[in-house]
Amino acid sequence: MRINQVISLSQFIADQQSKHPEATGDLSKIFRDIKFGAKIVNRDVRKAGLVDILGAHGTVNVQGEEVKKLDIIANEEFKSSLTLGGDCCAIISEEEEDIHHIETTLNQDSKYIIAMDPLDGSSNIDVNASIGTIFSVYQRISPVGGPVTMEDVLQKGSNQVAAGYIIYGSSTMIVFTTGQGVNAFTLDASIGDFLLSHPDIQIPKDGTIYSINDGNYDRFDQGVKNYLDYCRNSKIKKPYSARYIGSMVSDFHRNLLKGGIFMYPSTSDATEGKLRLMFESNPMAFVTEQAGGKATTGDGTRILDIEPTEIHQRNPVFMGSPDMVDKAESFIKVK
Ligand code: P6P
Repeated sequence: MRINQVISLSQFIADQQSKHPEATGDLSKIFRDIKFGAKIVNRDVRKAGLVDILGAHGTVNVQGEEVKKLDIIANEEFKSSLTLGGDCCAIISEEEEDIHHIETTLNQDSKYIIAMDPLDGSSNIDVNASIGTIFSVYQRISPVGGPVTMEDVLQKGSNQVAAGYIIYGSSTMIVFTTGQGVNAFTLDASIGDFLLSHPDIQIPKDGTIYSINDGNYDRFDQGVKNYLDYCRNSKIKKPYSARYIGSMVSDFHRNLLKGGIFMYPSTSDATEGKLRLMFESNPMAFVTEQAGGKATTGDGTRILDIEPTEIHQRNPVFMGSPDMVDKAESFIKVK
């Protein structure tokens, strides 16, 4: 009988590492650094309404989107934590155009690369709606110690060593996978640590929640419109509910726990969709599949199989309960 039934994130990672005798402990240290960055950003998010870090920073990011100050702070905090931790050799970020090489002495023999969206859903920051951080962990392909190459950072999602997200909502949680299922840890601010709150998450096989920006309806392909018309039909056996916060981490997390489908299809004016493969689609697809769900581009293409060609490339997204993704695809494939 454990004296303390509660398992901290650090203990969980240590337990996972002990199951792999070949493990060097470097990935555990990456999680240490992500956890630290999450606590710092959580502090800043929680006080954002009180300190002048809200509002547009006045610049636009590589996506051409107005950048809120908290985006920049979060990007810098995670970069700092991963650099000081000494186990990350490069970072690609939604907030940076190119590879951020980490060439300090401490990091030069590191083998891990991080892809991150440091603060996703930033349009929700100044209206106090929940937002999140999304991250992926890859092992470099080129020799350790040498310069990190584009081939190192542009890897298929199926190469991810770990992936997950932090949701800054009514509570702050880290949800992640290392390929051994999905577990969620909730921050207990009174002790300053993340505690296992949702072990071995499995997404319901089917569901009645659909998440999409309905304002794009007229710009969707006919197959997507036909699926949405089906979802809106209150006469079907189990009527659906539309739920959309406009923050992927929040919409995704709700559907992961309750069942549902999250969609960001291509439109007539955004033929690749909006969401970024490296920073949003791949990490969330890894979590989805590890929780028993499905993540495709709507035409049967598995997101984790997409061969990246650009750091900021986008792709259509349909992910969530497998029966709902199949249903959506059945409408999309019938033109
Ligand atoms: P729209 C936030 O900007 C984001 O990248 C995701 O978090 C979110 O799901 C999506 O864009 C919302 O986009 O076009 O519906 O506002």
